[in-house]
Amino acid sequence: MREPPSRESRRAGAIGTPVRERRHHPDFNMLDSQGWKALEAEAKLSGKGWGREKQWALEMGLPGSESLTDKSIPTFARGELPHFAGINTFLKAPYVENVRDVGKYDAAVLGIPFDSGTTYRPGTRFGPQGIRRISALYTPYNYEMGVDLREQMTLCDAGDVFTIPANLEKSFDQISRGVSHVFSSGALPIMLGGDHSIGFPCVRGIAECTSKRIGIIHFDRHIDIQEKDLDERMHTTPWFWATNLPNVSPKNLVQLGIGGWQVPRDGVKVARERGTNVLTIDDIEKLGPEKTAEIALELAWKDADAVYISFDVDSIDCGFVPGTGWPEPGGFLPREALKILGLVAAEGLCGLEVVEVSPPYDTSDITALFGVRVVVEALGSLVAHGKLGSHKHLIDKPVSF
Ligand SMILES: [Mn+2]
Repeated sequence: MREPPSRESRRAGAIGTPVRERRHHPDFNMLDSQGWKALEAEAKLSGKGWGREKQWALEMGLPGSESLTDKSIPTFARGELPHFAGINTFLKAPYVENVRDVGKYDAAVLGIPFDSGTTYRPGTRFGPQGIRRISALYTPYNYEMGVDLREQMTLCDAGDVFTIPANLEKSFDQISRGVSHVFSSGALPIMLGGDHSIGFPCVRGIAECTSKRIGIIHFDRHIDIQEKDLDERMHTTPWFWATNLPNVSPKNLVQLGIGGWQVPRDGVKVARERGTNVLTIDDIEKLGPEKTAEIALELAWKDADAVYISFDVDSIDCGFVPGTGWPEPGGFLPREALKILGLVAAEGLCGLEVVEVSPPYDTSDITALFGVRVVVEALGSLVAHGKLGSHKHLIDKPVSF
């Protein structure tokens, strides 16, 4: 007589189980799980960078008090620990006071405190500060990816671009100049906005340093491609101007998450005329994150040599990102967007911006925290897939000031 399946499986799990097999349930083999593999992956990471940082902290911050058992703790906080202390650069990365030194690093974060392109709620001029402050919460290590940014790459914080409040055009010139300087140095430029009007000068800064063609993957609820808004080049217009650049084709612009009741028809008309690629949240839900990323990569990279990512935090359902200029329900869930972001970054990037974090409207820093997460997720993916630095071959017209 056949025994009930439940007893069979229980017995199968009990007899002669090797210590490391960890069979808890017939449908879930721990050895094949991401959780278990990530435990194993951590063992492969070096700890040298962390050792160097602790040594440096003692030298810079003086050895700690006699009563402390842990002799690696300095008197003055230097480096990562404690997370609540210290002067906040992004992820406590070294502040490069002399921007001529940015090229010594694999990637450079630069803040773009600017909200003159905002057409409703302002406050993104405080975005870089807000993002840097809450970035103190993060370690440089990611569990699932098995990467440690401190061990596997060098990152610096170049501080903020000097923007000119209430003058879009002068600010755009300053932003392009700053971005082209970083890009020309060989460091990967990572921009902390700022409202979305910075998308145009950021892409222009990169595009002018290369004769190669650039695609753009754009996460947003808004289409952001009308020519003008309120008679100026506001944050609703970056892709009109960016796709006017000779080496940035609208055919390589992939717009993910667009939809809802805040999409200006003027922009829709331009997107249709120029033939950009728009996927709505419904499209993405139907396709799933993997297929979405595959399609986005195919379109953005078609006859292009590099891809730029523009991540507007308002692409996420506004329940998760209250601190933004034009909140809208019905967008991405955070984990969907992070998954797609990681997958598209895995093919390499020539730059990344995260925009529309407005700390005055934020609650418990959660929007700013999501902004941090966008940056580390992209960097982690680049490191994990060996693509950090893949943008350097593009630099055939470096600028020098
Ligand atoms: Mn938006």
